[in-house]
Amino acid sequence: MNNKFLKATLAIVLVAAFFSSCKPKNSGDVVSGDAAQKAYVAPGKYDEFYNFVSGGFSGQMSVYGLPSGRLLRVVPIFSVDPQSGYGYSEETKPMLNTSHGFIPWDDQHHLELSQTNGEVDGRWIFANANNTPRIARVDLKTFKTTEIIELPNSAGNHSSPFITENTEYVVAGTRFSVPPDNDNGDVPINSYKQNFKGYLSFVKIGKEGQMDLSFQIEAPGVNFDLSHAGKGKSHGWFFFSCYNTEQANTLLEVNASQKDKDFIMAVNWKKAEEYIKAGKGKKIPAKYIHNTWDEKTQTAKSETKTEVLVLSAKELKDICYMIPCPKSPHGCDVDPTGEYIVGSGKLAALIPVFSFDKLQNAIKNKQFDGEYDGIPVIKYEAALYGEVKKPGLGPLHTEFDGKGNAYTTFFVSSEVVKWDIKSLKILDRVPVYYSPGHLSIPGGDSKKPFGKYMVVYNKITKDRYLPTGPELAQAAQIFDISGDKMQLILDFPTIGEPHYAQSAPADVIRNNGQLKFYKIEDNKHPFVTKGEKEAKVVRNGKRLDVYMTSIRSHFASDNIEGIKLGDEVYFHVTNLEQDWDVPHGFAIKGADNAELLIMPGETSTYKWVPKKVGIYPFYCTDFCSALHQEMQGYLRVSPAGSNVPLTFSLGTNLPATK
Ligand code: CUK
Ligand code: CUA
Repeated sequence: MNNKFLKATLAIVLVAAFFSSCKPKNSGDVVSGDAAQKAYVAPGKYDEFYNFVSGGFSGQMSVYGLPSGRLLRVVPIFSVDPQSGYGYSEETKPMLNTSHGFIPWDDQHHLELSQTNGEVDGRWIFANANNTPRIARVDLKTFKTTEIIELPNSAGNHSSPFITENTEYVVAGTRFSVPPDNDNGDVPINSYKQNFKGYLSFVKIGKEGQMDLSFQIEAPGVNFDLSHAGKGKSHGWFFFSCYNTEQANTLLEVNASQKDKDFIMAVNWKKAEEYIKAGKGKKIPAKYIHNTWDEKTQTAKSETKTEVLVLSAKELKDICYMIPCPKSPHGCDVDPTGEYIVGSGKLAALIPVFSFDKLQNAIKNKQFDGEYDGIPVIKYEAALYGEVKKPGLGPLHTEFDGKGNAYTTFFVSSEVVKWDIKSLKILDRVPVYYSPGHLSIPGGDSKKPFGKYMVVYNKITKDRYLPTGPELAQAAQIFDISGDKMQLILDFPTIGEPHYAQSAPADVIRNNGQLKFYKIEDNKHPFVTKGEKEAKVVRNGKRLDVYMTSIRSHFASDNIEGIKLGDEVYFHVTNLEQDWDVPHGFAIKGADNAELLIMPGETSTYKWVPKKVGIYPFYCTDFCSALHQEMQGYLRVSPAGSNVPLTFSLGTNLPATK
């Protein structure tokens, strides 16, 4: 039997184990003694932490309280959301524009809170879109998605949106290598090695959080999987795990599992910045869309960008280095000191821990093992601090508690293993239910973790909850990690499929100037209606603009006649309330739209093209007062040639017309 066949067979067996990972022993365990007490947050009391959880294929982000596991909110980011009207209102539609047009969905894997001096600062949270490559920024004063930037030359934006310690950059590495957008992409797929490239995007973050695609690095065509920035001593560096260094383009489960080691690519982004300043970047044409939300006009706009600055990793020999890492690495995590870089090979039986100091020495002393597609390869031992031996099966992700301990999830053996970073000794292991992906400790990838809780996000729940048909929920499990042993204190199902999560102390978010309502006097929306007296309907050819207000508990106007078939009607509804937590909703019978949910002081626009003659009721969808059920109105739609005059009113009956 040849070696290649053996390897392929082994890979298949391992991969099969990966996907049929079994129930851990003692899975019947009941939580111990004081667990319930530790997760108990009394009614009316606040949680200690906000927990922001990626929604995976839901495209959204969910927000929970820790340690109660209470769901506080689902924030729409990359998928339309009928509940809030996100992606349905005229104002929010541009947020989902891309160079492929309007995209109503994405797959959201990773979240990163903004940082100052390596600590979470509560200003923004960034999110990646995996399918149609984008990065979003959610403003944590409003919990609203306020910016989305598309990434050219990329496909499968997976190693994203990891962040530098002062929020200088958010990065994105392409999972699928592809021919650059501006090249002729009409090439044979098996020309992967010649024509496919891996692009890393560096998105610069401005003072107000604005994103700007500063530059890209063109790297070899492999699959970039995950990344983390250096911090402290390693600030200025980024580390990307990559697999498929075999550069296979078919049956990757076998063909991308051939080599014993793939790589972690270390990127000196400070050096890259210098090269950009020195004019070494090449401008190449690339079309991508940048969408921004304007708080003043409460409207999003889309801007088309047409070029990007690119540095070549091949030509500039001192910005990228490959560190060999066994085997098909997934997670790539940097400890709070910035010295240790942990690679988690999905198919490896150990966890390699690399030393930043050793890496620097290796570079200085040119301890290289040749090149990979023009990139220097560091000798494995030269960068290696040590290996955690026999940790478990299928390591995926590692977080840190700030007390010298690391916690790694094992997909195949369904457990979390706690180990000592310095001694590489295993300290504790607990089963989880079942097959964990990411785990998250508040601040666990920053310089200052709050090592009290750890949440593990599981892919499979099997018999954990009441069955709900063929599809079962994913799950989060909360552990108390304040003692020597990890203690399970709570588990609960999640929204979509959770991947990575981030947490911040409640006060960091709560006291960041949370907005309670929009001041009506600051509303600069072009179709705002600042008082009921200004409510009106304006006809311009076939376009009708309805300037409408809502306040407990009526709309102005609530009767409109003179709408004709063939008209396009825009309802610009301004919520006149100036109080916390009094949104009004808006919906029309038969409209091919979602509702609007309009916050106090906000104006939102609902587009309606009536298709049949008749009377159409509209109403408020959000229970806003004892007379919410009275909050309604009627629209009269007449035939195209009708001469019913355009009239609108509130509190008086319209004059009778035929
Ligand atoms: S990935 Cu999901 S378990 Cu997309 Cu960060 Cu590892
Ligand atoms: Cu307004 Cu219900």
